[in-house]
Amino acid sequence: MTNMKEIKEVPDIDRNLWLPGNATCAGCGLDLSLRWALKALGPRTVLVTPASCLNVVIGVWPKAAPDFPFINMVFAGGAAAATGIYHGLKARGIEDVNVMTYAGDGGTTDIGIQGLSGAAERGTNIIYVCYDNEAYMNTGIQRSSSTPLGAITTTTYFGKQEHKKNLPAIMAAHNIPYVATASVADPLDLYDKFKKAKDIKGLKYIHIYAPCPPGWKIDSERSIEVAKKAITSGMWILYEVENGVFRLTGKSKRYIDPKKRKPIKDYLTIQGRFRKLTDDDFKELEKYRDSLWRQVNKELSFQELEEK
Ligand SMILES: Cc1ncc(C[n+]2csc(CCOP(=O)(O)OP(=O)(O)O)c2C)c(N)n1
Ligand code: SF4
Ligand SMILES: [Mg+2]
Repeated sequence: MTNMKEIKEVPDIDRNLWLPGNATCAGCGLDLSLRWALKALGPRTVLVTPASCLNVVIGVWPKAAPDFPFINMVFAGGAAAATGIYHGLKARGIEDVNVMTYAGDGGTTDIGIQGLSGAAERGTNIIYVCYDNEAYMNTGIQRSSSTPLGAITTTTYFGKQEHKKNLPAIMAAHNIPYVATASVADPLDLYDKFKKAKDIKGLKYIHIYAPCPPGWKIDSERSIEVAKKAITSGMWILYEVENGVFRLTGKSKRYIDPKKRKPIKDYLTIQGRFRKLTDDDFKELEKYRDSLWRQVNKELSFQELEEK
């Protein structure tokens, strides 16, 4: 597979699939990520959406936002519904359709994890995407297990006390053929990952960093700036694990060098949700960032050993 080098090389086909004028807020990371995913997947796609902002934004036929088959699903049923659709199509001899669940972090890291784990264990041939806006946004910003330490939500009024759950690592532990992280700040990397996932058999898991201006208390025009700072500070790491082989990808490659990483304060202080962070919280989040990179280094050195 050749990786896309420039945005202008990418086909514009999402315009006819995910229609303009939908109800996402300005600067919504979910909206941007889905557009880029559809550019890669094309029209032979079925979308499964558990309860979430996306579920609502999709709207009601005949004014629905997608102009391709979709189904709104119960909160816990994202992976199970995709499994059923995949097998239903297969029984009819249709195997060239991408069956994709697009779920929020609440619908994945908390409520959908059992069905997702089951589908992964069975090796079901679907793409499961978690768009991670780090809280239950559609119901008014409640904390999820993907909310980072220190973030204010309506249920963590003084800032969340626990760290974010690392779901991509949990999915990699399922030994599925493809796990990737992505971000709206690196759309070509995101596009390439969906292109790759489309051609792999089995369960593909893609976890996307997707800013939410109202939930993160940022101006809508700063959505991509925040996403870029997540990468430059090393707080969000782009990688893929393909058949057990770990690779850093896209804009994260240069931040393997700790000296190149920007201070995490650059990333955190521009978001209102982190306004109550204490000096101890900053130190704790820095330790957390460093622990993520230690894990990356461990993965890379295992691989070096295996290649010898
Ligand atoms: C079983 C159940 N509990 C609660 C809800 C209410 N609900 C609908 S969407 C939502 C938040 C979803 O959060 P997330 O999955 O992170 O997606 P986001 O809204 O952030 O896009 C909740 C709590 C529901 N629909 N079903
Ligand atoms: S609340 Fe957040 S995730 Fe939901 S549509 Fe608005 S920006 Fe997107
Ligand atoms: Mg969410």
